[in-house]
Amino acid sequence: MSKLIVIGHKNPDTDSIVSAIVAKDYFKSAFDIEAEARSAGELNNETKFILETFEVSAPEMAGTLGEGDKVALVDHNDINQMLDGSDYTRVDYVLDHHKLTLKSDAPIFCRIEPVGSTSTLLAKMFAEKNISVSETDAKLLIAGILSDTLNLTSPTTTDDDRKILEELNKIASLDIAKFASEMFKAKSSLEGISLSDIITLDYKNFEMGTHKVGVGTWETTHPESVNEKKDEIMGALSFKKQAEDLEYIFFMVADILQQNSQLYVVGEEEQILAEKVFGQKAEDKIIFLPGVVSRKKQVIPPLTEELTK
Ligand SMILES: [Mn+2]
Repeated sequence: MSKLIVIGHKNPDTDSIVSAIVAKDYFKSAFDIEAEARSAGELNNETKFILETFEVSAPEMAGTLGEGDKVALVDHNDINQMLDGSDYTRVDYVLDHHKLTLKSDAPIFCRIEPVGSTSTLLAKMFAEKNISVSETDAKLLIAGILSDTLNLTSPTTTDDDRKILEELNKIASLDIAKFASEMFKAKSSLEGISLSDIITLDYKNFEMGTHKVGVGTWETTHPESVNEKKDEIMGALSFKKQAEDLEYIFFMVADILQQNSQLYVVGEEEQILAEKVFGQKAEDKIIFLPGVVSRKKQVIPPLTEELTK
């Protein structure tokens, strides 16, 4: 029997994992569709912490899809972020909060809203169908919202996120401040994290006009622990830039407590571009970006604007 495989993006973050798990329950209750959550890569330390805390097992790794398997994409719709080897021909559903880049040959069920997380969108979908959310799913969705919006502080945060978080916590009864800080502590942990993990765990390639640009992010409460490895990280970035034939590669270390970022500029091209776009001078190959924590809202749009001029 073919199944509906619910899957988030490569280099999965918390939102993409928890929304796959919860969407599977949504498909069952709303449409009586048997679905299975899968993961498109290794889980990060934050997601591991969350699943352990709520005693939820991690989705199986995606592997290869079966002959007739259909796919529901959560938390992405860009082919660059899809599981390697998959394409749009199998996609029947998209639930997302990123800009639309999807192309489909046939009509599909597609819902994209400018909210802070896919978890927020899913909670809205349960509410619209008057389906109650289980306590475990409520906890998972809360984790997805807190992770993507950095506990409602990121500029990507919307009123829907605030409202939905409050509604979900009537079911989950979590101490939100305490839980968020535990999550962020787990996220900042470099335990078991290799150098290549640091640059690839939250990394995406973007097409900006005719330019191919890679941007990695590391969200942390302790930027110093990452900066200590700056030289090695720069080396690994240069290597990745060549290996993936990128024109530019950037890496941002986002301090989620102080709400700022350090943007690593590997080469001269990156430095010239970033100094122009962000209006700040690089010092020792790092550009300090006060108030910047969101790649999606504060880094990608100005870079894209400049590169598509
Ligand atoms: Mn997300």
